[in-house]
Amino acid sequence: MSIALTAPLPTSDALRTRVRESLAAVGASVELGEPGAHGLPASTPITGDVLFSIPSSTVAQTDEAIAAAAHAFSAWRTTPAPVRGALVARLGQLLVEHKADLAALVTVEAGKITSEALGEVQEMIDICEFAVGLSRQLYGRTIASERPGHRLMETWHPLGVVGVITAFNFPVAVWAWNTAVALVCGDTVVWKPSELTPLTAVACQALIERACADVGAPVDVSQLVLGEREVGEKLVDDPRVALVSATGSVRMGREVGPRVAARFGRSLLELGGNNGAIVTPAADLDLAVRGIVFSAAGTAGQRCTTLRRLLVHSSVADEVVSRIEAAYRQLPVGDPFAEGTLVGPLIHERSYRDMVGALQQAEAEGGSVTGGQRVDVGDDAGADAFYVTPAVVRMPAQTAVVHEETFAPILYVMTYETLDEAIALNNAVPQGLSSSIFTLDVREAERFLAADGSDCGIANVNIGTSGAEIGGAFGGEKETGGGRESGSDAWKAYMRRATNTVNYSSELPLAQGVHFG
Ligand code: UN1
Repeated sequence: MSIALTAPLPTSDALRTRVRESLAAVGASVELGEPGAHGLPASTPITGDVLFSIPSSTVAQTDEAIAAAAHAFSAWRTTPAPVRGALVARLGQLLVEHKADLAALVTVEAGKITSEALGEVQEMIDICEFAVGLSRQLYGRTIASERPGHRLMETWHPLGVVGVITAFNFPVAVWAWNTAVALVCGDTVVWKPSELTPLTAVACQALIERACADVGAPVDVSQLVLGEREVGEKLVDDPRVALVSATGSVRMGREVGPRVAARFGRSLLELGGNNGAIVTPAADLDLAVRGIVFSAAGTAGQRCTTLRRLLVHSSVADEVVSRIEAAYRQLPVGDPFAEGTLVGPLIHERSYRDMVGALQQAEAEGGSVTGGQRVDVGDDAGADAFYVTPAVVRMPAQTAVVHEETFAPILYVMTYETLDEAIALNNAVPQGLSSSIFTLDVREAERFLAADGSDCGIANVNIGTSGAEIGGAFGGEKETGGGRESGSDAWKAYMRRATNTVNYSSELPLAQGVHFG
C-alpha cells in the first residue's frame, strides 16, 4: 500500500526522551529500566517498541495498597465533602498546568493524535470541575411519612475503597471520572490501569499525590498498582474493595461481575460497545458524513463509543457511502504527534490481526470492503507498528461479524426501508452503549429516543456516537454492563444510601396500622 505517512515516524529514542521530559515535568519518579529488563514493559504503538521496563506491583503490594486505602477511608469519610472537593479542585488545577505533558504521554502510550490526547486531558479537567461542584450538592431526599410527628429521609454515605480498572484507550479520563467523583463522595481509590499504559498512570498518580500534599489531604486516598491480571484479580476478590469500577471487554466483565457479586461487592461495568447510527432520507447529509467520519475513524476506531454500524436508508445509501469513502481517502494516517495526522496507530499487532480477521469474515459473509489496508511505514522504525486505513464494508445484511465489536476502524454499512426496521437493526446486537440518528424530521428523532426506540445508554440526534460530554451519565445496557459513570447522578454508585425514620412525637405509632400490645 503506498499511502503517504503524514511525516516520518519518530524514533523510539526520541519517544523515550519525550517520556522522560513529561514525567519530569509532572514530578513523577519511576525507575525507567532498559527494555527487556525485569518488570512491566512500557511500550508505544507509534513504533511498536518497548521503551522501558518499569517496576510492577506484586499481589502482596496490591494487598498493602488496599489496606492503606481502607485505613485512609476511615478518616476521609468524615472529612466534610466540600473539603474533599478542595483536593479535586487542586487536582484540576494541576491538570490544567500539565495538560500538554500528560497528553504527550497519552500519545506515546495509546497512540492518540495530539488533539484527541489533549481532549482526553480536558475531559479530566471537566470531571474535576463537575466533582468540585458536586462536593457541595450531595443530597438526599425527604419523603412524606405516613405517621404523625415522623420524618422519613435518605442520607448518602461514603461507600469505602473503590477499585478502578481502566483500559488502554482512555488511559487517563476514565480514571479521572471515577477518582474525582469517588473522592468527593468520601471514598478512597486503588487504581489498576491497563498494562499497556502504565506511564500515563504514573504521571496521574504523581499529580494526585502533589494535590494531596498541597491541600493537606492524606496521600493514601489514592493508590496506584501496576501489573497484569493477578493485580486486577486481587481488587476483584478482596472484600475490602466495596466497589469495582471496571472498563474493558465483555469477556473481562463476564468474569468481574459474578466474582464481585459472589462476595456481595458492587460492580460498575463499562464494557464493549457496537454502536449504530441511522441516516434517514431527512438527514442533513453534510453534517451526517462529518459526524460519521469522526465517530468511525477517530481514535483509529478504538473508542468504546466508536461508530461501527451505519444503518442508512436505501434511497441515500450510495451517496452517503461514496462521501464517506471520499473523506476516508483524505484522512492522514501516521505519526500521532505529527500535525495534520487524523488517524494514529492501532494499539498492537493483535488489534491488526483482529481487524484483518473481521474483514475476511465480512467478505465471506457477503460484504464488500473498501480501505482497511496496512500502511507501510517504510523502514525498520515501524516494523512492529500497525497503521491502517479505516475500512468501510457494505454488508448485504447485519450478519454474524457485525454483531461483534472489533476494536479497529471498521464501519459496516447496512441499508433499511422503514424506520422501524432501522431501529430493530440498531437494537439487534448484544451490546448497548451508544447510538445516533441523523434526521431533521422531529418525528423520526423522537421515535428513536422513545421507549421503543434505541435501547442504548446513549442515544443522540444529529451527532455521532462518540465524544460524550462529562455532564451526562456515561454507560450502556445489555452486554455493555449497565454501569453509569461520570456526570448526572452517577455519583450514587459511589455511595451507600441509608433510609432514616425519625420520630419527634411522644407517641409510637407503628407503620401499616399495626397494633402491638
Ligand atoms: C471509552 O471509549 O471508554 O464519549 C470512553 C466518548 C468519550 C469517552 C469514551 N468521552 O467517546
